[in-house]
Amino acid sequence: MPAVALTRIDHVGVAVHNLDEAVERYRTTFGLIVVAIETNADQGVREAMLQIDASDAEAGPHSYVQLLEPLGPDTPVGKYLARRGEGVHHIGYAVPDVATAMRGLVAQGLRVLDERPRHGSLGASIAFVHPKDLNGVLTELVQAASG
Ligand code: MC0
Repeated sequence: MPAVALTRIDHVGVAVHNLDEAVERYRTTFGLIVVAIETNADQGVREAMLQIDASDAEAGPHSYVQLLEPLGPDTPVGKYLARRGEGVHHIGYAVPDVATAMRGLVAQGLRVLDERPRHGSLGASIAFVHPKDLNGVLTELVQAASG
């Protein structure tokens, strides 16, 4: 039995300087559906969720490209952009229950960065795992909103 069962890739988070320009680029290049553009002050970002697989818009669950523009330089994405420039910021994996997944990873000695689940895109409950504990990849656990 694994410590945590991941069910799919929910989204790939991409750090960008200009959200509106990036949304247009991804939307027109790949035909992605812009499902939401939200500000998450808690996380220090303005972000867009672009749904992959526009050919079957009704079927789910979906995967997304998540474009992230920082609200300021002293935010996780602002610091990332200053240090590394634009690029893949994190990968979000779907889990059935984020609190259970967090406990499973803590029991394995991984650093879960949130003490309790936080509010994420599209009403999801999320928690981050330190990139140094997963081979340099900032990893997000995502429990999608029900219903
Ligand atoms: C920093 N590091 C990363 C990284 N960010 N490595 C891989 N991917 C990233 N995204 C590395 C740095 O290169 C550095 O390594 C070390 O971590 C410390 O970096 P730092 O710049 O000093 O940053 P810290 O330590 O202040 O914070 C890094 C940490 C933080 C990952 C703990 O960014 C964090 O808590 N992130 C979780 C929240 C978050 O990212 N929110 C924004 C997305 P070296 O080797 O140089 O020492 S919100 C979101 O996505 C929501 C809306 C959603 O999905 O629903």
